[in-house]
Amino acid sequence: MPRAFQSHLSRHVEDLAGLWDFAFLGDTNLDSVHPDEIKFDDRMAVPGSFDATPRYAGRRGVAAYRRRVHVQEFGRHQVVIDGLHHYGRIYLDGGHLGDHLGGFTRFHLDVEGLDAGEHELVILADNRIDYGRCPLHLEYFDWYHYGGITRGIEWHRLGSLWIESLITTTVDLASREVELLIQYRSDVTSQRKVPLKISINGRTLVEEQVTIEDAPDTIDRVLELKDHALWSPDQPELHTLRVCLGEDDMVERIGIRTVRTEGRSILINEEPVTLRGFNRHESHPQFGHGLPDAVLVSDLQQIRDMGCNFIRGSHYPQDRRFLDLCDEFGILVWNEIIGWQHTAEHLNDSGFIDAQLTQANEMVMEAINHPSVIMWGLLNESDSHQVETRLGYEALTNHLRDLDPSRLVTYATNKPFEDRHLDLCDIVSVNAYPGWYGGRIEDIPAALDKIAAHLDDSGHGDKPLIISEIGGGGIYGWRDWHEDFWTEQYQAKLLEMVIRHMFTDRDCYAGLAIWQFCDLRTMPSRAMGRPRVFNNKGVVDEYRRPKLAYHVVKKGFEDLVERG
Ligand code: ADA
Repeated sequence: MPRAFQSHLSRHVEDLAGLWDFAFLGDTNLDSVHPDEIKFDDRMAVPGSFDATPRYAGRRGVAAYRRRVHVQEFGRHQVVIDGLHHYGRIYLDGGHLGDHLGGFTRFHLDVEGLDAGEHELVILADNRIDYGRCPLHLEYFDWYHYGGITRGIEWHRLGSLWIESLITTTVDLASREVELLIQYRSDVTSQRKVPLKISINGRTLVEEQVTIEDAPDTIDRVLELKDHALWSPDQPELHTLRVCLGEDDMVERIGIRTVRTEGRSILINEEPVTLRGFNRHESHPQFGHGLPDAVLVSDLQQIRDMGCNFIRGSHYPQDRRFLDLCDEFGILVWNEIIGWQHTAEHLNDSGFIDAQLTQANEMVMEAINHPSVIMWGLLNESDSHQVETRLGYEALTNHLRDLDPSRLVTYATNKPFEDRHLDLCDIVSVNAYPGWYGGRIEDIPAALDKIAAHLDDSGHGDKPLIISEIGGGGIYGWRDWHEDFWTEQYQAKLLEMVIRHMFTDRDCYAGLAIWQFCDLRTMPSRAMGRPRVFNNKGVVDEYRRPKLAYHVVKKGFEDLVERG
């Protein structure tokens, strides 16, 4: 059973999830680790986060995972890892296959000419913070960086010709035309003809012989799906695409939809949509970043129950399984490269930019066929008010547009009055915390109106404006007659004011992402501003138990939907 929808029917794929041999090697030099000398004295769940388990809670260092894989026939194979946190080193039979920088994204490593028989896979997951080696996960970020093989891992057997990826783009709504790019690779250099078959929902659309020559290469087809339903938040119709090329195949689920902006509106299939939802971290005290399917299901049940149609995946690329569920339930998604309050120093460091560009490649390639994803984000609350960061912002926003011209690009600014790079965005997204970081609840309307007025006056009034973060803390279970900061009552009243003002008093906003869906552990260095060393601004706590604010948001979004 594939872990997420993208899958294969004829390619041999083995899911390597389960209990692996485990050893925690501590604060050791990664280069001094020899896989065949590791004494594996424990067991660990994959996927999962080793440092979310009691024995390794809070530990930072090198974690070693081991399991055996059975190879049935000689040939090329791939180990495909959906998330390795957050600096990974992979060995096969003691030989170094490769390293990977950063968690939250899928990557694969090739193994050429592997003999049939038993082989040993050893994976080192290093959760230490080290800017020089991995500038993507930094200690000052406001969330706990868990470590481990967090999202799952597969073993693929390939032939001499294989499909690397399928990229689909809706090019015309009326004719339901979808462009399909089939990126393939081959071990064979001689030119030859192989069968190509493309089907949608089991019905064959294309069946032909194609000439394969010097790979890697791309086959480009335009599919006319005129009698196929569109994907939209209200009617999230999905279609199963299967491509067979030679002896290989790949299955993707796709949605026929377009997204663009027109003035202040965001248009899905040419219909304006108002985004209403949350920022959501992929975190849980018992599972770290390695959320089991059950938590994903529970999260989406609650997100839908509150009447949301939007999730900002804060602040890193989202799990394919979560995107599958958002595709099915019509939840629109902002998917972003990892980032948090970066400075000009980071943005002028080629190592930082390279790591960001690589993660952008991985994020886009992994999410490109999910109709729920409508925008790419980057550099959360970074120094976009400085001239010195312009080149970095341009490099990353241009790269995202080059990778995928079909979606919108934005970044969340917390400096709306001084921001210098908003011209690079399709949507203006503002993080603001009136009533929490400054002022009281009654100050929220004026504060938001001042931001909207400034953006109008500074020439950004011709783009959709969303409030991409706003909220306040509420400690689960803390209710008090004073109803002051950190009480559930204060948090509920704050969000009630936000929703009422944004969507009743004013109509200048294209959307809202409340900060945040669930509480989550943060880094120890933030303890003084974070009771329990948790970010407590969730409308549910870290175990997804609802606070008073949950019911206020549910009522507010339901009223919004009823008003139309
Ligand atoms: C910022 C940041 C969030 C979180 C939030 C808060 O807006 O983008 O990740 O840290 O503040 O809780 O203060």
